Amino acid sequence: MRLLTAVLVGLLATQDVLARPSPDPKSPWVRHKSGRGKRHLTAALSKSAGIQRRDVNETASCSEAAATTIKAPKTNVWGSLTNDEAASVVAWLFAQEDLNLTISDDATAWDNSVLLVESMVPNKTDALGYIDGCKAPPKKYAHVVLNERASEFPTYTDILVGPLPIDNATTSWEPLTYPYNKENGGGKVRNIDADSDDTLYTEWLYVIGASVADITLELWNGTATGADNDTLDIWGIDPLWQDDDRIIRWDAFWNLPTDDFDAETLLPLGLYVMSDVTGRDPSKWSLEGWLYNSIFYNSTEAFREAFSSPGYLKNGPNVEGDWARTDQQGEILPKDDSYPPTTIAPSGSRFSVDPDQKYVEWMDWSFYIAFNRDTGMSLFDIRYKGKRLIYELGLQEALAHYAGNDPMQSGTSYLDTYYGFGPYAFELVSGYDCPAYATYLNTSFYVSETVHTHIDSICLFEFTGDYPMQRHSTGKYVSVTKNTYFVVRSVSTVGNYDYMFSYTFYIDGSIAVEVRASGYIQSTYFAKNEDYGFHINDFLSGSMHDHVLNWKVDWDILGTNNSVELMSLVPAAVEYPWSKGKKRNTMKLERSFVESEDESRFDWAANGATQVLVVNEDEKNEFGEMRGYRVLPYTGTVHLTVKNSSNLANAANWAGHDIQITKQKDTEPRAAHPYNSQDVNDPPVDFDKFFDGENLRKEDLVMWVNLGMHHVPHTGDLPNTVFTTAHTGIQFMPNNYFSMDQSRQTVNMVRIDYDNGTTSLVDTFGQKNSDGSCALEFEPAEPDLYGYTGDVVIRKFPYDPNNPYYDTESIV
Ligand SMILES: [Cu+2]
Repeated sequence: MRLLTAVLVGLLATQDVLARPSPDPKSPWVRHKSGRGKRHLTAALSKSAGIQRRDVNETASCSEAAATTIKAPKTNVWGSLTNDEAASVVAWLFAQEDLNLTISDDATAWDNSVLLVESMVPNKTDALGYIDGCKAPPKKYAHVVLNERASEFPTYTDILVGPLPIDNATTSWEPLTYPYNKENGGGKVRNIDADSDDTLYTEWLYVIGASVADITLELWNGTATGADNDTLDIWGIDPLWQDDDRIIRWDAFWNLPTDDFDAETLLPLGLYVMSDVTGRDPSKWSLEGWLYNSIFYNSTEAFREAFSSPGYLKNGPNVEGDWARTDQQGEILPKDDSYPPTTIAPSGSRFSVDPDQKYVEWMDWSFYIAFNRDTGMSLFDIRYKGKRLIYELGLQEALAHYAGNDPMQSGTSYLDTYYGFGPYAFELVSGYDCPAYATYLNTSFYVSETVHTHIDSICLFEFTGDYPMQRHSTGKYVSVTKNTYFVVRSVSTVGNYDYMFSYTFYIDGSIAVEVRASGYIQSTYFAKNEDYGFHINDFLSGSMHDHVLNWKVDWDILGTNNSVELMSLVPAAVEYPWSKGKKRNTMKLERSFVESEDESRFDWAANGATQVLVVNEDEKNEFGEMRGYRVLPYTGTVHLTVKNSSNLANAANWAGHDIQITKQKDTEPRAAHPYNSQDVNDPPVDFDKFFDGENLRKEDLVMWVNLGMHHVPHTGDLPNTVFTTAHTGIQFMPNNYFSMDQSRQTVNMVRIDYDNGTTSLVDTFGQKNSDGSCALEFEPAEPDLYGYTGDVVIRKFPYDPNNPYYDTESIV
């Protein structure tokens, strides 16, 4: 153990910009020499974490009007550790001799190091007394993950350190076990990647690459040997195969891009090698075989012999070209070099933020933002008109399950929280990722005894949709309401893929959760993959895969005693007192409750026939209906196609259904664990174990919903998948929760009365009366509403073209 407290604290303060999260990103860019992808976090990082680049409440230009600063009503108990807290925890950890820790920069594959220090999310039962009552905030603890590699049997180890602030008399550590359900796990899960940083490459994969250099030179004029002039790369499946107590890898050969574009996942070469890498001694690892053109060879010698035989089929390489580059190409579109329409916030921002507590208020909405390494941004205590609807709303895990004729694609089922959404929630691009007038928040994550800050990585903004919230016309008047909504957004680029997460709040009381995906697909070699994808480039197949992303929605509808009602539209043949003895073929409603966890895992019904309603049975509205919220698929909700995945075993049992409901338990805070991939048969969190028959009527309920996409990449995914259609979402809407639509409260509506070609009234209900709009020329952005006339009629018989008149006829 090397104990250097002062150095640690210093590292935390200076924020080493070259340190990187661990585990490594799945995209291999980190390993390559150019430094490309090692995001140069700029000198801005040397400022203290949490600094606001755009000070809230500054006197801003119209395009940069930040939110009003407010003070949150309560401390954000889900918030991050302060820099001082994190530093004190790290220093304390290094003082615990029993942990035998080595500073990350000095740690070898046979040392113990600290992977993560972040705040422990408090138990809901502890937090409610504070946020809803007058109890003190729950005691603060740090969640620490140790990478314990000083052993033949390395583990990732979750521990709890606290209470904070650190006090040598009272602070202690203990294994973190209660949120996990692995039998006798003790907070530990084996680490089957312990040697993947160095040994795997220097003593195994590059040695294998060198052993077939003659073949790779002949096929692709390149080598993968670890040399600086390599033009090939080797990497493979995730998770590793874990059957029969063996750890098996399949690795594929890839061409490297020839420039800075991150195109490597588009450059597979169709050669695969299988290894048994059980244990930590590379001398005991074994090469199990090769696959080329769907022919398996059980040794390098057998492969070389076949390769050297006359007439052996040798396919061509995938090589980077403009098809894999994202810069503008092709003829410029008509008038595309002039300005497209843009949006502005002429009165500045109309919302308020406590940037320290990450607390937000907009219109009748309020919530707190939390951020962690595994899942990035999540929202807590979401209230509408002062009443909490949702205690916690956040991503749990994202799965990308591939399939293919080859073992690389067949063996790939990324569980992305292993890499983490937090460390890759990069700075957003103003005017592109979010409107130019958005307000930004920073996020921080721990890595190698430092805290890194992604500047401007969460954006908050209002936007007025291109369709109104409401409208109605008659021949006498028209009424229309603007659809101005509020968005919280972050983007995480986990390796090759970019996930854009948007939470949208509307003035009718509804919420949308959306994910869009872009970035580079992981593709595969085209040979014999017809049943698994389209042939999309020279030797390229767009490898089919399912994206399934799980969200936790911890409902609190007018308290914590909630139920889920299912209301189905069913065809019916009904004889009525008035139907003269005949049955009428019609439809009706059937209602039932989800009674227990024995019946609480299901999919969206065909034809959208079943409404899923979260209700409070004891809180009825004035008409006797249960007040509640409806959960409805917005676009593209899916679950995993694969049944009993050979790759995943029990590691992603949350992915099999669209909707799953459990009773809220402090011992079941999250559907997954970042290291479920390390022991897929007996993972730290097996979601199936949540379902143990608990009653779900009038209980504190958690709904686990899956969003996703069945993605069969086509030529339009080159060079990058596009956000337009790689889009999935879910909505929550008030269902008998209020007596009427709440959007009537906005003044951003108009009623225009007109008759006979004359507009007699344009009522804008007092909108735009407040001061504070910045100097801006509204013409022609602001239309003249007195120009609204209704239909023009020209009499055709007798024909009278010179006397048009105004007459608008409606059904009522
Ligand atoms: Cu995809």
